[in-house]
Amino acid sequence: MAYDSNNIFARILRGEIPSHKVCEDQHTLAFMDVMPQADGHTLVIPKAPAENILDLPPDALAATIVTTQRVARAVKQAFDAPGILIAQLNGSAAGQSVFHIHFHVVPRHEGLDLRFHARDMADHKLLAEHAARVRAALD
Ligand code: DGP
Repeated sequence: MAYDSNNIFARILRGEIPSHKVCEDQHTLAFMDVMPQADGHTLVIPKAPAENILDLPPDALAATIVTTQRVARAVKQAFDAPGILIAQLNGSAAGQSVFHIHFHVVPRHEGLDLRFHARDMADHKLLAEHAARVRAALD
């Protein structure tokens, strides 16, 4: 399938729709997931247009995983999380619903189940507060 440049994350990258940003550099952007599976659920994307990990050039993939590690450290600290889940889905058969490659960074706590994937919208004020917490914890 060809990359659809009107997918929601491409539109976020172009600033056409808002997001609660955590960090941005030349190659990557991180922002809060609007349907978080846990408080602090953050997404990391490359700026390069690629649908999934199979299509992303190695340099862009390297930049994205480095940002993912940086964000994961910040999310862990900001949400006092003993565990961090990092997930990356490729193709609708794998559960991918937005076709611009992204890494999910999700804080995990013992005994706290994940909420459903891509289902319930979070309150925007809360997402803004969570983004600020993660930003404050970035190195
Ligand atoms: P996946 O199913 O792996 O493609 O995950 C897509 C994620 O994107 C899912 O957790 C929900 C989230 N999401 C969907 N639409 C938006 C949006 O408009 N803004 C943000 N920030 N996240 C979105």
